[in-house]
Amino acid sequence: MTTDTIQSFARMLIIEAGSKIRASLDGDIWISSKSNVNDLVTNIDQDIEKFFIQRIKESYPTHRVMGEEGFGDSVESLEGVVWILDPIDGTMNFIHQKRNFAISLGIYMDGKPAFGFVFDVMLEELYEAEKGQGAYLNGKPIPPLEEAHLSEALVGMNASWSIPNKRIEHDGMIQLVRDVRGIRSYGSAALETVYVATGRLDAYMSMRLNPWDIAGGRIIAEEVGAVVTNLRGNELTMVDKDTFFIANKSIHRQIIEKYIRLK
Ligand code: 2AM
Ligand code: CA
Ligand code: CA
Ligand code: CA
Repeated sequence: MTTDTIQSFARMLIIEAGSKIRASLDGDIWISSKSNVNDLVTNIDQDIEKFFIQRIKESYPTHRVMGEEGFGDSVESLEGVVWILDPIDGTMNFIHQKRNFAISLGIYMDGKPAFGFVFDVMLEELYEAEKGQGAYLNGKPIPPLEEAHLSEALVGMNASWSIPNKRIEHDGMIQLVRDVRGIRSYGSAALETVYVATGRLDAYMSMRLNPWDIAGGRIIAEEVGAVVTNLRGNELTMVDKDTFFIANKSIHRQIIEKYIRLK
């Protein structure tokens, strides 16, 4: 079992899954809700997760899979090889827009990041990295991030965090909205994470993400010098739900210290 085989196997599965998702848009899609009426899931999310799990277990029976839709293993720590998968990140976009969603996959070996993938399914853009080997977009190297300045920064976040809410003091967020060049909300944590890797965004934050939302993208973004933590500036466990903050290295600490006050 060479790591090169795992990487090319994962890449092949993602391309195949992407074709299945695009084909599914011509058929019936069943939508239901999970924790609340806006927390949506479709039969395609579930089928794609099952597709990955079946193929991974056939080829690598000892590997474990942590997937959003719950068909994989219940993973409480990261020993061995763990595939952290979100079959569709941005399900609401998948349903409403039929674009702006991604397959998100991170492969961790004994807790350490090994491979990251984020596939923009409709644009057929595959963001990919092997830890320590640089990041690529459709096979082309993604250059290291250049210095960013807060006053010229584009920051990804949901509007709900700059109005009164139970998780973060919104006056700090209002000041951040005023001080940066612009705010963007794309509705896919995986895509927003790789947008920081390509400089399309300079930072992205969320009050509540699961490991599968960001397991792949953070490996890609860290390869080009982005800094990834939770919103308190601490390292992520990649096992538990947490806040999330990724930014260009030159503004990461500045944003946390000046604007972020979690409740
Ligand atoms: P999903 O589409 O896979 O559910 C949207 O702002 C981003 O947050 C998406 O990456 C989305 O992933 C994720 N997300 C949506 N609902 C969530 C929830 N209830 N808890 C955590 N993350 C969520
Ligand atoms: Ca979901
Ligand atoms: Ca997700
Ligand atoms: Ca999902």
